[in-house]
Amino acid sequence: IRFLTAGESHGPALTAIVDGLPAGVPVTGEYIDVQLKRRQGGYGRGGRMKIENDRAVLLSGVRGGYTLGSPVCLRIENRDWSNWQKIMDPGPGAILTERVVTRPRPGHADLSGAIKYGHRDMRNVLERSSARETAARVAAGTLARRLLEELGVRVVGMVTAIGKVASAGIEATPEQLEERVAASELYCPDPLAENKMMEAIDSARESGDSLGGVFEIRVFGLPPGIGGYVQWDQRLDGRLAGALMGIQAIKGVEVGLGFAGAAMPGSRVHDDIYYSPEMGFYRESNGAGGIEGGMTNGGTVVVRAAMKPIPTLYKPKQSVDIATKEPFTASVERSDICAVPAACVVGEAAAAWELARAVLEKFGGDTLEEIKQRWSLYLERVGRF
Ligand code: EPS
Repeated sequence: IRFLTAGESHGPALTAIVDGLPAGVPVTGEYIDVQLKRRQGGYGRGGRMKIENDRAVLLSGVRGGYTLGSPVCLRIENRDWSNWQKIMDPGPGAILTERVVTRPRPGHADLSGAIKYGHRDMRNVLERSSARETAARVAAGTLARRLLEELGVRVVGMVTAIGKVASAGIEATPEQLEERVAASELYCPDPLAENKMMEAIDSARESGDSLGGVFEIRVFGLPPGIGGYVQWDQRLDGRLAGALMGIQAIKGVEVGLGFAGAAMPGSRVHDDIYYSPEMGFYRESNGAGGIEGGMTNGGTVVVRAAMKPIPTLYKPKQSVDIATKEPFTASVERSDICAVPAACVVGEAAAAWELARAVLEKFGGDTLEEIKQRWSLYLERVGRF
């Protein structure tokens, strides 16, 4: 499966084409909209999300609520387009002399993107580099999530740190986690930490600053053997890391114990193997984050991603005007104070996408029914091992 997205942040719409989904996957626009709404939410979001009301309009590849096997095309309208129509007009009548951006924001794509494409107006860069694009990515990833759900695989994301405030480690079933995340404005299942995180966001807002953080994705219900150890590009940990690093503002990814494991002796890092006739092979710890040798090991897959603070600051950093080469403070664009909860929803979609890709490589077929048959045959074989 593959997908591409298109669309400028203040253009008419975002679109995605998702190709290679099997036939027979139950899908509705409403199902996708639930995730789009979650992506728009989270404490710390800015003014743009008050304008938008993201909805996925399915244009192809789905009929009567089921995928057909043909490419799925979907569109998410930008409501803000009505305020930008003259400036962002694709036609020759566009006003190119207003809202020109010449003072690059440190940490954003502005300067390198302008140099790369030869743009003197960095609006031509920021319109596409903006994390607005992730709405289309969430829509595409949600199709993959729907497919995984049919196989009993659940993807749950949660915010585990905002700035210096970190949540306590949480052991819970997927249902409990989903419930606690849904009840939190920050998608953080630890209410004590959540309060402190909100305070941190409030004080960043007051001082014209922004905050990053960490989110964690847990994937339940994968059998051992998804991904592979035979070639580097089959390794699931590498693929998940790539998918998560591909999200705007993500600067680091870890699997299981991750960086903490590097400071611990092997005797404390690796998960002892046990066997019982009822449970088959099992572990009592999960330092590996559910991945050994680039493959799932049957445990919960646990990956975390670190998001840098948003580079658009209301108290802007030092920059240089690319027209005059004079020192100036960077442009101030409307922005979020903290978008880690939104990034967490994008992370769920990105992880779901990469996992569905790996699952289809192993069990792939043209119909969901075929895939389910292969999946259950394999589960039987795993059970007998
Ligand atoms: C975003 C929409 C954008 C930003 C944000 C993400 O809208 P606007 O630029 O019109 O305010 O709010 O993007 C950034 C913070 C960024 O640095 O690119 C969205 O839909 O998530």
